[in-house]
Amino acid sequence: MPDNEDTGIRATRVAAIVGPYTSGKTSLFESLLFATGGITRKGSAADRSRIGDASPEAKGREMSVEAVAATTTFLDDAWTILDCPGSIEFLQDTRHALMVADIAVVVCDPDPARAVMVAPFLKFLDDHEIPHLIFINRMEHAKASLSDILNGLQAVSERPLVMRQLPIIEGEDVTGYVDLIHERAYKYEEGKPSTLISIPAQVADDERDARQGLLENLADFDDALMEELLNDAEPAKAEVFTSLKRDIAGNLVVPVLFGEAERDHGVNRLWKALRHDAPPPAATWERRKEVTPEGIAQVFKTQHASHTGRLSWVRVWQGRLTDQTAIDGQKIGGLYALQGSEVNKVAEAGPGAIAAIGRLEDTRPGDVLSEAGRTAAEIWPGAPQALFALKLSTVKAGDDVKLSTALAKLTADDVSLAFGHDADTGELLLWGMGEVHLMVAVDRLRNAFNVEVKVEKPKVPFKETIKKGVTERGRHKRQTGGHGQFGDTLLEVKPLPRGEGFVFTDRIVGGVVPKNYIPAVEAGVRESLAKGPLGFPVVDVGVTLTDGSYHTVDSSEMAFKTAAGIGMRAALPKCEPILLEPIWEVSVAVPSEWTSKAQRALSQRRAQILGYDKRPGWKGWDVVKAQVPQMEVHDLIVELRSITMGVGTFEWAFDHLQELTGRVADKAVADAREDA
Ligand SMILES: Nc1nc2c(ncn2[C@@H]2O[C@H](COP(=O)(O)OP(=O)(O)OP(=O)(O)O)[C@@H](O)[C@H]2O)c(=O)[nH]1
Ligand SMILES: [Mg+2]
Repeated sequence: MPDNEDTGIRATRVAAIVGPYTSGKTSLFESLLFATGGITRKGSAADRSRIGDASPEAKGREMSVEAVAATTTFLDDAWTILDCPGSIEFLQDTRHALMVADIAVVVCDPDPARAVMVAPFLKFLDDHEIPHLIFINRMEHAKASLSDILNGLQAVSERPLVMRQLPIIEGEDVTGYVDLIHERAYKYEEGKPSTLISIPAQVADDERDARQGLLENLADFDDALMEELLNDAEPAKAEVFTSLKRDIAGNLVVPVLFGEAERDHGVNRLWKALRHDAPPPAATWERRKEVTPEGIAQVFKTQHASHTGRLSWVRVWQGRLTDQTAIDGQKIGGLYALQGSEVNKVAEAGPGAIAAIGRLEDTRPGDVLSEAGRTAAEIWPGAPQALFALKLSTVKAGDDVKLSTALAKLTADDVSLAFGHDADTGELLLWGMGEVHLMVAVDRLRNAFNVEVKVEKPKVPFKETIKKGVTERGRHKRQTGGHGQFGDTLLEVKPLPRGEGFVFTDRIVGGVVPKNYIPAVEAGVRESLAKGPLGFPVVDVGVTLTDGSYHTVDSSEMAFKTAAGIGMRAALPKCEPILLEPIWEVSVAVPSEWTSKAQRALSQRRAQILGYDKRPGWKGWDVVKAQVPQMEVHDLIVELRSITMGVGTFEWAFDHLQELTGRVADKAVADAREDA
């Protein structure tokens, strides 16, 4: 991709703002746009006027629920900034936005105790080798020193963090900063750019130490710089900048800046860091080349907007898109620039640009578009396992088809959402990453698709089985005048080991039940097992047809089916029926400081803890393995997140069915009766 350094064509640069929820990303987004005149007035979270969280779903919750893009110009570069949601529940959009960004700005709080919240973001950036820097927001409210904050963050970062600035603190307030490469001090000014001041005496020593630390970190990856440091030579500024830039591009170091988005402190410094240190789009394209075949643009988000229809958000990797471009032989249905919630028609989108293409059906995040067609990218982050489900039903009769059409569109736009009918309970379930995630989806069904739905807790797919066997006769006889009905079966019903399901055996000798009626007997038995005496499907039962009799005229398949059903309905209540509940094997991942809390939470959910271990690839995290009743997993994620500042998570798989007695079982049976 051409960029300003080699061809004079300026490629649009892209930065994604990510980080934990409420760390101030949208505030920083507004502040960055405001600083460059990209917006003329900063909205505030309080009056809900921000371009960042303009959708009705975001406004109502005062949180970001999807990625938002806006373009501005800083000096001679066009920049698109992607403001990403921080909540772990909306991470899918964030992940996809990061895949097309030249650099990520990780916004976090100045609190070492909250550093752990940054871990999932840094891990993703490190795993995908995405260059990034950290912006510590709300610096004025820091309760800890910058070095303590940095140590906290370093504990959750694989890459070395390098301090880029030092705060100047007067009384309780941070009044400015010292730039550790330029060795210049600046004083923050309200509503104006910071002014240059001389380095205050009280920070001079710290400044020298911090600068030395920065240089040593860079020298670890730069032999020439190391040589100079060993010889006590003062490295040239240009050399330090080159070294830093190269290390950021290679994702070898992570520079740390700070400020306060609310008062625009540190925002110009951040702009300069982006301008000088962020890799050019051509480097991003190089980095992504091994995973993206030749193509013009790559899709990273799809969206349904009521006035434009389906939009595919893309980054143009090479060449340019025009509204006349054909993809896969089809002329595209309009090209748009994105500015917050505004979608504006444009004639073309040049190299590096983020744009939205109208009416391309079936695009998926990661798809690389070319005139010849589209290809899926291999390493694109796929859908995570859903962790929370709700039952959906329509409020208005006759809305069912509308609902499934809307759900199909919604789940195509957000791959971390899924829907389908539960195989056991038949309920329509919506699956996602958490309660807020699903409630936002429900809001979208109403706002964008005009379907009103009701949500409920899903039913647990209980089953039942029997504890002992019995032999029962099932006889059906109706022989009053005309053609009668006659079937007679002797059924031996017995429990089978767990997991065996249902086995039917025919042990008829001498044709006392004619061969052609035997399948009907089996069908009658099966039908009776669909709902046992407790109200649930009966499993792990063996039924043997041992004897019976027939009538040459009155017997029929129907009569034998009915007879077997009568026999089974009489037999099952005598077999000590018992409830079975599904047990899932769950692997809970949490930072190790909360491992014992997580274990306690699991125990309170009737879990059997199998043990715990280090979480592979995650410094300072554990995985607790446990077998947990499915019923107790329903809102497990809600509790885990509340214990772990939002970062705890789990994986699950159905494991087995287990007998359930006592109060919980009695309630399940009573509930089933009520529903029947
Ligand atoms: N005092 C102070 N408050 C801030 C600062 N930055 C953001 N806030 C406030 O913190 C709250 C959350 O800010 P947002 O910018 O919405 O946070 P966010 O990171 O975008 O949150 P999500 O997108 O929901 O993850 C808002 O009420 C902001 O006004 C800051 O620098 N100082
Ligand atoms: Mg936000």
